[in-house]
Amino acid sequence: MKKVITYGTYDLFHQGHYNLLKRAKALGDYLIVGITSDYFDKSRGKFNVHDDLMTRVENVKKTGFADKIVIEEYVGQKIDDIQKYNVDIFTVGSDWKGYFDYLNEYCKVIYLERTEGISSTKIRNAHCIRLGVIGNERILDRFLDESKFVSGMEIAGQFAENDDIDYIYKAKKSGDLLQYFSLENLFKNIDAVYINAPLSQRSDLIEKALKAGKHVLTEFPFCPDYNKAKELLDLARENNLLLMEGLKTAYCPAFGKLIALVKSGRIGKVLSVEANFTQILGKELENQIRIAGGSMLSLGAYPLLAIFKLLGYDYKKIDFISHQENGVDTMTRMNFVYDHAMASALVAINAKAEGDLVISGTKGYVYVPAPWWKTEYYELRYEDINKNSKFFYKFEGEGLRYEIVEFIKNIKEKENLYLAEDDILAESKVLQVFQNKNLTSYF
Ligand code: C2G
Repeated sequence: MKKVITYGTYDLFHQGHYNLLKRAKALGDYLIVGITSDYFDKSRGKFNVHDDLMTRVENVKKTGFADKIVIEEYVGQKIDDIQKYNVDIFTVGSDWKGYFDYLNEYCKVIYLERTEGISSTKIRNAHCIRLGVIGNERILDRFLDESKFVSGMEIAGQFAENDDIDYIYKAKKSGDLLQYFSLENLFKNIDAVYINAPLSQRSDLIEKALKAGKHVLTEFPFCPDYNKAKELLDLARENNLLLMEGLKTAYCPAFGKLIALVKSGRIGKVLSVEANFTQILGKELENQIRIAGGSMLSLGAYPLLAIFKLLGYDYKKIDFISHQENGVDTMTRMNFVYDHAMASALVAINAKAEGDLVISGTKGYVYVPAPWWKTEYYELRYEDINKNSKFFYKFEGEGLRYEIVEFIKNIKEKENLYLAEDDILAESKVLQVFQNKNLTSYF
């Protein structure tokens, strides 16, 4: 019996997939189809797959060509599968020509002709979301780079208010974007907006976009005024629009897994969370202050995400210690007291400290080394070091692609956002309390 194996994602199952499977089956007597797991796809840079694994498996089953289906979960699995199942032929479409020649050592490799004119990416792009950009801050350069990895959307144009700020601080790559000279005209030509304007203008722009019927992805922090934040979230919900805060950590593959691991009790009851995010911005300092303000407004959202996800919103007390320069907090420590736990975070925009995350529990602790907000590695550590374990994930590029994928996916098919309304409101509340404290320097 001649055994054939082939692999794929089979997202939005189409004629190209069908033809390939049919041809693969015709190469032998028994066809094994490897279907990529969601995590494996993400780790190989394919992270806006539309259909979940079960749907993709069902679609392959329905063709009737597969005698066996396996899930592909790691690099190198092809070799293991070929040996395990005693495979004679490995085959895949001609778009991979040459790439899998190394498998010739284990079985025959055949590249089958690919069906022209159709692909999952093309189908995703057929219902393309037209995204407009409001603002022209430097983060836009990264956003544009990262958006190239996301299918199902296109950047349709930009509106940026001309202000007096020195142009060296502005995004450089917006040159190719179609420029609109009024918000109204931009709104006429798009489905959704990405707002990267300074914080002082953000809530006003969010409101205008929502009132124009546009979905909104906004830079963080969302809004440091609790009532206003609530009003905007209500407005979005009432109009069935998506309003999402672009905090990349919340949407990267490893962070949610880390939280779930802790919640499953592996370190016992969580007693303490310590999270730091510090930067020395140097020449960029003035600009960052112009865009967002001091350390709390610029960076506080990151540790707040970790603290709220791990300990919830029901803290009993919060206080802050701040170092101020010219009326701006350049370094701030925030302390939370919960009924049975505590949390502490250090943020800075003009000083450096270890940027790690430590979650301590009654059985052990989790150590996430710096930069924990680009989560890709963490360790479970115990009194008995033999029980320690290490977890590795992949964090692609600057990570903005994760939030963009989530935004586009959720416009098309509403799911629960990981950074939910409650998280955003809890964040707004803390930022508001901080601002109202009128802190004076301790130094
Ligand atoms: N395919 C095709 N014609 C198309 C599109 C896809 O013949 N128009 C083939 C691909 O060459 C592949 C299979 O259909 O053999 C599945 O394609 P994808 O779902 O895009 O999977 P892919 O990313 O190519 O994964 O480990 C993963 C595999 O190496 C291939």
